[in-house]
Amino acid sequence: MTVYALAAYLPPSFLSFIEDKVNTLKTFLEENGVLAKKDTDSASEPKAVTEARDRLRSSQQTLEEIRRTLSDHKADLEKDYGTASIFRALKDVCISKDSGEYEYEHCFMDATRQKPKKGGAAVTMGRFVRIGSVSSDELSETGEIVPVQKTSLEYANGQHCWNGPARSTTVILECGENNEILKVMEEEKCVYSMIVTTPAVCPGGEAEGNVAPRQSEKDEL
Ligand code: MAN
Repeated sequence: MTVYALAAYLPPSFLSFIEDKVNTLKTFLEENGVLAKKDTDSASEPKAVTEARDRLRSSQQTLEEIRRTLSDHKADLEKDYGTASIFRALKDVCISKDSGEYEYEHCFMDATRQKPKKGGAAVTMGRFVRIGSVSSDELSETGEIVPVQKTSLEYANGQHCWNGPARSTTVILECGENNEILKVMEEEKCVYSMIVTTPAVCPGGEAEGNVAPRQSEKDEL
């Protein structure tokens, strides 16, 4: 039996007493954001609901940012920075050199690029793939030709060469006081090599605090 059917049997004074109580309760619930106000704009919703939705949205954004940071850190941990992570300090360090028509750039553990000096878009000459090694013949102090093993940084899958392969670069590292590009060569079309000096490969390496400060840190000195 519904309340309305029951109402027919109740005295009017009792009915208006109940109606009063119901209205008071409704107003209380509306003011506290539990019930939506029917008499105002139908598109509006209780303030508490709007605020809760805003809080949810902002928490979801924060969660997304944290997830992104976490995945960046995971990728960074999986990256090969060499034995004892000697190249970690060189991450984000970029060096460049003017050579012929181009300015060449090497961003350690990231990419190599070729920027036309006359203007125009930079060409990616490879993205970091691995740490490797190359052997080259050098003249020893006693005048003998001896093979010398050098650490290299391999960059591949750069911008495609017209009628040729995707550009790639082998960066050959040599011990030096500064991070510097000494020479850039293009032995075959779109296959480049760079000779780069860095304290990171000097005897003792970075483990002995041998890495040159980054440019920005240098400027602050
Ligand atoms: C550009 C440069 C050169 C390369 C040619 C190939 O001019 O990237 O280094 O040899 O393209 O077409």
